[in-house]
Amino acid sequence: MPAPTAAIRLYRHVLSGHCHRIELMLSILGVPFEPVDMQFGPAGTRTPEFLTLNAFGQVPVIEDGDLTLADSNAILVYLAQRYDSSGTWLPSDPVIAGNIQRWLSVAARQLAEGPATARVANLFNSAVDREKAHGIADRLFTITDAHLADRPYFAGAAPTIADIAHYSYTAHAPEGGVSLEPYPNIRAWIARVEALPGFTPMPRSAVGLAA
Ligand SMILES: N[C@@H](CCC(=O)N[C@@H](CS)C(=O)NCC(=O)O)C(=O)O
Repeated sequence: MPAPTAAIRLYRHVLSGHCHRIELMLSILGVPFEPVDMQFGPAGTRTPEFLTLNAFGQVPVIEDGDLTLADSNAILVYLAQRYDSSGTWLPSDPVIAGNIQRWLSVAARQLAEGPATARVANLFNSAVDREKAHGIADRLFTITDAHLADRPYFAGAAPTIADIAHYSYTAHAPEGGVSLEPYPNIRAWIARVEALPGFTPMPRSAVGLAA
């Protein structure tokens, strides 16, 4: 497997599912990284220094040699193409690649606006429209559960970066008060992802589990 010449630097927040995506991919690929724990806001992600790394002021960001790259899905694409010598996490097959991109787009919109937003509301006591977030989450998980009824992973027979992109906020949806109880296919998929060699968990928060 190709390896970076020095450990990849990962700017992250430990409770961020977007950042956990990257940790999970790095761990599965066996690529070493050095975490840089950030605070949100003026003392962290909005400092002039950090804004030179990501003008949007968000984590995750990686530095790999001369490369600085923000956005979790972009980073997953990069890591798979650079460090996955098996070629299975982002295959070049057009049908599989198209399906992966479809679910990356869902992760960037419905997963972020639904389960992730409901979780942020509970963990950080943010002023968000919880009812709207729960509505998006319920619709997303209904569609996802049906999708996973006849395939083990999002893009078919094998795990890909689409599964990595969906795992963190899906598995941790109960922290936002979104129950996974009605979705047996999603729960079976979570168990499959958690059994993958190199799997590493995201810290769980009790906040919201009883919501
Ligand atoms: N599209 C971005 C979204 C990243 C994102 O929402 N990061 C949040 C943490 S989960 C963040 O840094 N928020 C701080 C802020 O927006 O000020 C990605 O996929 O990486």
